[in-house]
Amino acid sequence: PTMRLDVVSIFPDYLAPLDLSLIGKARRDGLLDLRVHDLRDFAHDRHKSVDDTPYGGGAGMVMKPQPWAEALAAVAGSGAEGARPRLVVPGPGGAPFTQAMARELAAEPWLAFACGRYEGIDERVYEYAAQDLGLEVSVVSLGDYVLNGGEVAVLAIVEAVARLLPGVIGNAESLVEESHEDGLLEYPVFTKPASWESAPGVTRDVPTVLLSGDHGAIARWRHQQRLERTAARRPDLLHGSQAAPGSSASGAL
Ligand code: 6GU
Repeated sequence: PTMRLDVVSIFPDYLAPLDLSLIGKARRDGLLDLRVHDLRDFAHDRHKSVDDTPYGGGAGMVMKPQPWAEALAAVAGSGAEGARPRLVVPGPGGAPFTQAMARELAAEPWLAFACGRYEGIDERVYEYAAQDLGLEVSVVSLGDYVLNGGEVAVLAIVEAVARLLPGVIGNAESLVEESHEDGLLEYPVFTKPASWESAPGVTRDVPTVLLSGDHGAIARWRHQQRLERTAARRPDLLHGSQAAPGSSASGAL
């Protein structure tokens, strides 16, 4: 089953990393059908303008509705008869993008991404996409900071989604023992050598329990590390409203 992804941007070159590594391999293997589109191809004035000044005043520029409407209509109408993509619009004003949302998006057959720049896209484009094109529109944010545009967010979202698709990651077990899959951060990991000389006369040792062969003791140590690490770095996951009911985050307390 191939997942289709369309990305519309004024900087299509920003999406070049999607040719690389696991995502590039997934595309070559036919697991992902990823198409990048240049928004300027849908701007028809002499200067191919995609932005203008905001009504009501204020800083910066706003993306014009017409190029976006044409681009989204072209993408939405390019699939099988009756098929429609789910439209994902990255922006700092969106709902938080989480591992749960990555799982939800990974279950869709077709996603389209609209990368805004400047102060954002004319609000009527969202209405048009929903009402005239029949798209489910989801505005999503990576976190509480501001990026210049949606392109880097799309790189992150596509990577988070694509790695959940069957066949993209060789070892599917590595997907279950991960941060954010059960509400706790991951335990620290170590590899050889057991004693590492990081500077002359300075050795740093792997915790002895990990060399003990006592699988029960190792599991308890790792769980304790996860709790301590989550409390130190992400206390919101332990008592925030984000913890899923019945997750081991709440169950462990
Ligand atoms: Cl998804 N887009 C933009 N432009 N800025 C962001 C973001 C997304 N998430 C956090 N900041």
